[in-house]
Amino acid sequence: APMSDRSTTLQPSAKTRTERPRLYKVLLLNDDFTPREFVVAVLASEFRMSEDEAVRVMITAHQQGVCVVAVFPRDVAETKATRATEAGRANGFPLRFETEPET
Ligand code: TYC
Repeated sequence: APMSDRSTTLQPSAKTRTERPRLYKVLLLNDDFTPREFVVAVLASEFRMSEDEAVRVMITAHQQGVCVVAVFPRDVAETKATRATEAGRANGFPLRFETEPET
């Protein structure tokens, strides 16, 4: 019989350690059109933030241009950023969320 896959697959050396998957920041970008209350509502609904937390994040993005909303594994970060951006688009607002890998 042919050699099994197992016997042809290189195994990690004894010292190999499993690394944690990289985390990605979800960033909220400021714009001149989206109402403040709408930004707060999206943060609360898509990221399960309290009203007070959401207001702080919205104000930081408003004043600094961008604010980190949260960090997640890549697929979760991308899904949440897409959903939150689409919530703005569905209401005619240019609200944008982006993702960026942590160092
Ligand atoms: N700058 C917007 C306004 O003045 C409010 C806003 C805040 C929009 C934060 C986006 O990420 C944002 N209506």
